[in-house]
Amino acid sequence: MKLAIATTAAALALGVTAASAADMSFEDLDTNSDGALSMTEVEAAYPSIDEVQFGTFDADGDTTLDEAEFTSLSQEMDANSTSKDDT
Ligand SMILES: [Ca+2]
Ligand SMILES: [Ca+2]
Repeated sequence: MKLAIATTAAALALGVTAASAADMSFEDLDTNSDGALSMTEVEAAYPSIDEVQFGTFDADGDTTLDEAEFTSLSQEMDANSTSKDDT
């Protein structure tokens, strides 16, 4: 996982955080391919998320996260959690 670590470090050095917490993209998490992530789908990447956090990022209040909303969430979650690497 050296490349992933280096990539993350480079991203942090640039002040940019990619959606990298679980190495899962929006498309990966959208298991029913409806173009939005339910809380259940988000939990696959962020098991610790709760309804309050989810709601915070659900900007339009439709109870799902679109790609922009998920990007905001993933950036916040990555910033707040220690990096987990299963190597
Ligand atoms: Ca979905
Ligand atoms: Ca939404």
